[in-house]
Amino acid sequence: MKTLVIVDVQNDFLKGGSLAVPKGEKIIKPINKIIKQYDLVIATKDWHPKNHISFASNHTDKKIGDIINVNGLDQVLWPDHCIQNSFGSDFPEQLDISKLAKVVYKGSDADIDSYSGFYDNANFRSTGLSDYLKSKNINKIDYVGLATDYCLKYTALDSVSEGFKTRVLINCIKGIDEKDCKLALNEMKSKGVELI
Ligand code: VGL
Ligand code: ZN
Repeated sequence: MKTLVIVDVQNDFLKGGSLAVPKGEKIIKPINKIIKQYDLVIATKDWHPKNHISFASNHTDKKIGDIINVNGLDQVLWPDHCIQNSFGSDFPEQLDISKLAKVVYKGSDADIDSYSGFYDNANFRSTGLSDYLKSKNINKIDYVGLATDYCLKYTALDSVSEGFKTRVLINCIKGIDEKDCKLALNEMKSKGVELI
């Protein structure tokens, strides 16, 4: 079954959103176009409670972009984004969601961030995505979405670790920082992700 996972294509990561990825909106049309080639389409949603640890607003004397240490892990502080059941966490109106079989929610625990669609950043709590795919005997997955240097990267790397043949469609991804995106693409490639 030809399977596509769309990572975090949500209003807050698009133009006008609180954590807009530069040119993020440019991937919507190409994604809508390729969706038709897939038998199974899944989307992840960044899905934070208001008191989420990754929001700079929840820390005194900290600002957006600062890095704090949470239980030994570096945590970048972000603007408030993708708050559960808010417009910012919705899919953009232009995205074709008619074929979505499942939405996977991540980042819903207040005290830990989750860049990957498979596991939280401590690799502790699973989202259920891996079991879901394995229960359908899927072994090969394509990925598109946002952001190349964060959630898309960590999702693709976990996909490889979970044993899936993993491809990223590079004309359907955008990232936050140009240099970090280059590093992310190199890291994905070196760890077994096929970039097409
Ligand atoms: C993301 C930063 C914070 C992403 C999510 O989807 O790449 N980035 N939360
Ligand atoms: Zn987030």
